[in-house]
Amino acid sequence: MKRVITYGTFDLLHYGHINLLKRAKKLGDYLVVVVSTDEFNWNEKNKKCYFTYEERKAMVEAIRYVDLVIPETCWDQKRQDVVNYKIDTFVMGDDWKGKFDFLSDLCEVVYLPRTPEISTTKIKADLK
Ligand code: C2G
Repeated sequence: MKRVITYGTFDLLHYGHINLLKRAKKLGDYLVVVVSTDEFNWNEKNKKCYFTYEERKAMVEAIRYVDLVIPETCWDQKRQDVVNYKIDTFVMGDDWKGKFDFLSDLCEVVYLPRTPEISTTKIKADLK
């Protein structure tokens, strides 16, 4: 049973997120998705989410590729998460390329190409 983990905000969920989760799941059998809480987003990422953590969690849980959703409350919980959830593969979009290589003593670290033409920022701008 290969266990995969990935992190994100997943606000205004779109097909770029789904593409990432689909490819992440293909790397194993069980996918843990760590969704940033509202406090973490506001304090650490300066992101004001449109949907609350509970709403974003429910939407991510509804995705067929996702097996478990847990909260992301701080930047440095990743090592503990990898250990606690017995993770084999850590996956992020390549906008994060290199940022999590420090985990490679614990698990495989994989950066997948982002879906280029879509982003929450673009959605908000287009809707304006
Ligand atoms: N993503 C993608 N293609 C897009 C947009 C996003 O592949 N067009 C990927 C990102 O690379 C990331 C995941 O989808 O791997 C979630 O994206 P965000 O919700 O923007 O997550 P982010 O704010 O980068 O938070 O500790 C890590 C952070 O929680 C990551």
